[in-house]
Amino acid sequence: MAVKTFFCVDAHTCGNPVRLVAGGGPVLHGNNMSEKRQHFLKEYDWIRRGLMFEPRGHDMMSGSILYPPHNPENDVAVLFIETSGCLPMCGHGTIGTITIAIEEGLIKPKVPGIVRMEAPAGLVMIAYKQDGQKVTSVKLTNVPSYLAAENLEAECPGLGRLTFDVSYGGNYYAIIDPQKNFSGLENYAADQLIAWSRELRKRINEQYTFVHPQNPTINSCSHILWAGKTLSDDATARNAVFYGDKAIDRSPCGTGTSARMAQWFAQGKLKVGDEFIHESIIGSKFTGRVEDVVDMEGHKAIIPSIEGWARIYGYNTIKIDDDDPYAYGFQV
Ligand code: PYC
Repeated sequence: MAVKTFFCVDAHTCGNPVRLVAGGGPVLHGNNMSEKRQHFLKEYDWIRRGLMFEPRGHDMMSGSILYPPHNPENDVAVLFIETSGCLPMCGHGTIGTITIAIEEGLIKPKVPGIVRMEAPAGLVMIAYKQDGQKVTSVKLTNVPSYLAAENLEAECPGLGRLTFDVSYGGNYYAIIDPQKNFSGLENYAADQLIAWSRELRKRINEQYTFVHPQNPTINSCSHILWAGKTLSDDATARNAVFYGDKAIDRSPCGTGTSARMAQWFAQGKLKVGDEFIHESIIGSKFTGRVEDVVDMEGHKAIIPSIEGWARIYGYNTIKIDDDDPYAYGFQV
């Protein structure tokens, strides 16, 4: 019988959970976080399942584990763990992770106020603000984001034929704008969007292939972004982002916002310097901005920034005991 103990700090970013594993994470091998992510998935995925799924987690649970950086110029490296797997990049996860890491003294940035963070998807630069001990905002400058495909079509059981674009912002997103067979996210229950998303994502990945031009381990359309009317006047757009098998992001989704900005930029609706305020299903907001444009293997990509906040709500010492029939979690 083996019992493994994990020391976690629990927080939420604009409503979506972030469980940072501050102690008990495994030693991983690899020259960068992308390689370490592969090692984790091969040998330690039980940790993710045990900490993210019920009974220790829930459908939306999301978290991270800190590692020393591979390049000494950087401050930290991060593995994202989620109900969906280990995402190459997670925006709300970054905002929560950095808030916890700074407030709890888990990292000591070389330059106060700036964190250079290695994610599996690449280097992410972070600027954070503090009021005393409290981190009041985290702004991340994300990996290059680009519009991968336009005007694709797939059949969604229950809705009918949908037209969508696929855009990359650290993960690939199918973006469903209001159209004949979909009148906008505000007109449907979250459970209904989840059921449609699961089937639609399966069909999209059966019909189409998406491979990151520089990292072939990022190779599927993992998320669905449903768009709709904003709740407040100062928001640019609103989304309900589906991830995992049963989750709608409660935050405005950092990689989803990056993907959305890349789509709007490519379609001439945003330019460098423009702000983009994205609203979540619960009305929380991220402020996005198109910081720059770069060439990525022939794709015109934007460098988006995303700013948001997070709050720590607890400390959680979690046991995974082999003797527990639900040691490695379950989903209903
Ligand atoms: O904020 O990038 C994000 C994210 C991905 C999945 C859930 N949140």
